Amino acid sequence: MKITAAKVIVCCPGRNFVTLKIETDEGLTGLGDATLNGRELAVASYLTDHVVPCLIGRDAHRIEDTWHYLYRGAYWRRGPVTMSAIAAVDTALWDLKAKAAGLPLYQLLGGASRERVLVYAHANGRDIAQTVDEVKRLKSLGYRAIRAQSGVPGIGKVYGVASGDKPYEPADASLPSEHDWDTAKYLRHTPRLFEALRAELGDELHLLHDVHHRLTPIEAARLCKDLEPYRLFWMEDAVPAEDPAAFELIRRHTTTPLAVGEVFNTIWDCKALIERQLIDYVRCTVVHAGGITHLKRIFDFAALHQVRTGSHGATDLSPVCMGAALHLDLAIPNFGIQEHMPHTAETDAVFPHAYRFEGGFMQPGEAPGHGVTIDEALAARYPYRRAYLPVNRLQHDGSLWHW
Ligand code: KDG
Ligand code: MG
Repeated sequence: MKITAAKVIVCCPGRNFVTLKIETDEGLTGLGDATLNGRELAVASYLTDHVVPCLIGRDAHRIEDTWHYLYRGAYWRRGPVTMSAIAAVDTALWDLKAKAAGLPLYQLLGGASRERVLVYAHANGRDIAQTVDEVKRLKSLGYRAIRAQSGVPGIGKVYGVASGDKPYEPADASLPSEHDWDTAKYLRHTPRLFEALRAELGDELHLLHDVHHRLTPIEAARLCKDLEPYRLFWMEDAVPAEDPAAFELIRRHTTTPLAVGEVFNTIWDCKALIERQLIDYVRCTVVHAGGITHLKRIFDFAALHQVRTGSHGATDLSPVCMGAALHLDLAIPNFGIQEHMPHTAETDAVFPHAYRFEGGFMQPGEAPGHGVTIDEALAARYPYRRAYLPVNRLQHDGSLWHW
């Protein structure tokens, strides 16, 4: 099966997505997600200008070889742009291989290790009461695991909290919007949120929280200790992700499970964290960590060290990524949980898909391949719109902080 053409489709059905479509001489096509929130066109150009010319004429079945051809062949390894581009090619090739076999992708990854994929939802509110109500609403939809984020008194805009009635979407402006931050206010408020949640919802529900990289190691240790009575499923991105020593410090002080990895691109970003058992969940995704081939390598390595998976699944990862992720989730032995932030109706219409939500779990579906397609005519009606993630500044002196 020879690759005859490949093209990059950029569309914005409510938010931007970059999709790679590979065509073959057997008439089959494969899709890969290449979306990198706020830097979409860099990946689109990397693919169109530098990768697509190398793909034409290659054997579409040689997935591993193509991965190394693009990774080693570039000489300049790693980084989110390179790895998202490689991921798109890799995902499209797995889609093709599974379609050629007439099988859903999970069958090629070893078959199902479980019957369904546990997912967690996002609850947020401007204050504790509103967040508690939202958690109750999501629980009534069947979710067994819910991430809770709340507005903090005295802070203008907090990560994960929607303004107005619209679902939360961080890439909210055509130039980066400015948020403000005060760690002390956040550290006082967050234990109250989880105290209220446990009081109202009891012990059964899995509760998660995302700090979004904003604390120092000792602040994170304090928060994790303060939250121990509420038995979190995980504390995510407690500190900036790039420093394994920070996680060592947190670990010394607390038994709250730790999750990190949505900003990682390769196994090298998380190797030390995993082999030293400094985290409990690794959150790398298909799109930003080099595709199915590389993500499976990371997950298999994690399995050796009792680290489970919890792949990133925010709305800035397209349905193509979600479809591929669910097949991997179903197949791997050390799956933990999958993030699920539903896409808008416009996005779902552009990307018809076989996966579905069923009472707190998801199923990738039985369609050959990863089960996600693209309606190109509809996609063309939603041209790219520049959109940035916010930046964050400390309230007391305006210095730039982690967003
Ligand atoms: O583009 C950035 C988002 O993907 C990120 O802010 C979402 O932290 C996130 C999460 O856990 O979903
Ligand atoms: Mg996160």
